[in-house]
Amino acid sequence: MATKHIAVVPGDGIGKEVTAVGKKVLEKIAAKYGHTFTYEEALIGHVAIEATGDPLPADSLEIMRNSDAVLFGAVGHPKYDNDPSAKVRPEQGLLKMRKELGLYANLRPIKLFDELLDASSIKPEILRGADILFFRELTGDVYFGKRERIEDGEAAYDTMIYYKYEVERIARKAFEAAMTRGKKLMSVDKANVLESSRIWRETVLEVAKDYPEVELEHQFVDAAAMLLIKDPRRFDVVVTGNLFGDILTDEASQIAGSMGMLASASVGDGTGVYEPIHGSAHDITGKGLANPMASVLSAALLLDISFGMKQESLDVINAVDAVLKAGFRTRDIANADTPADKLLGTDTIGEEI
Ligand code: GGG
Repeated sequence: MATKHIAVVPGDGIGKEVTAVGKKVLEKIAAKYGHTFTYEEALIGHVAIEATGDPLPADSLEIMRNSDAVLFGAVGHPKYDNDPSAKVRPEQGLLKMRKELGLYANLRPIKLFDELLDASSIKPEILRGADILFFRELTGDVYFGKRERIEDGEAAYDTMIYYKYEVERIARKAFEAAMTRGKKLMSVDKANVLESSRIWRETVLEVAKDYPEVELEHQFVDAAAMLLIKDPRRFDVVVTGNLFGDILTDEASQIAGSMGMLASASVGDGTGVYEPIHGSAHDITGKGLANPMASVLSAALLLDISFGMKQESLDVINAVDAVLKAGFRTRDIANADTPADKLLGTDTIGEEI
């Protein structure tokens, strides 16, 4: 029996609805196993800007730092879509949180539940058995390089920069994971064009010397994007930079059937942050349509990685599996054959789980 303190940071849009379900699942687990989980809410993103003018207020960061783990939702707001020059943006809160907590490794498991083979637009015979673990580097790359408007606002640049130590630490995490899985690692870069990718590849090759049992493959990001759809079973553990990882994992969500199924864990030096890979989805906010499974599966990662509660984590994954096996679906993973009484909303499928 353990006592743990969890920061709950729903953020914007559907973040609030799905995180409430993730939290309920944690409460259920605590009750089942006799753990004591305490919770403290914090603001981030657009809601934080509205309340304080700051996308990541200092007291939110303090709450996260003083917690054993963070259950996070999403950030974003459509008002910024038509105001690309806005100086203060919700996403700045997300990036600052990652940097301040030293969360350099973003684990994104692409797990396909058998029951969702037909939810993807990829053919089942190509998909069956696909199981990928992405390591997206999270505190470097073009997201954190120098950026500027120049020439009287007529041009702009973003700097894609990687330091060797940044590549080394994420590569090591990916090699370690490969050792516990199929001993296969794919490193994705654009080393035929980009200097930052050449330092990436050079460093991955150096780290590889410490893991002679792992079969290392390099792919250019364009080829990797194609192979993900053509032959997803060829992938096992993948390590890549911040931008490439952001794009490739959204693409890979189609292997799992929906963005609403993909969980993530951000780990590194400080408190681990667990969040769905999806954004705030304002088009469905407040309608009770969002799929909470990515948040629930993020809670499973939290239990496993931050609390070392393997069985509790497995219970959560099995609960999601059982609900899918029973035929329950949210709109994003339903099809024409889903009976009306099995088509559930955010809270009702949460209750089933
Ligand atoms: N839960 C993920 C989320 O809020 N995504 C919105 C976003 O701005 N993502 C950019 C990123 O993950 O780097």
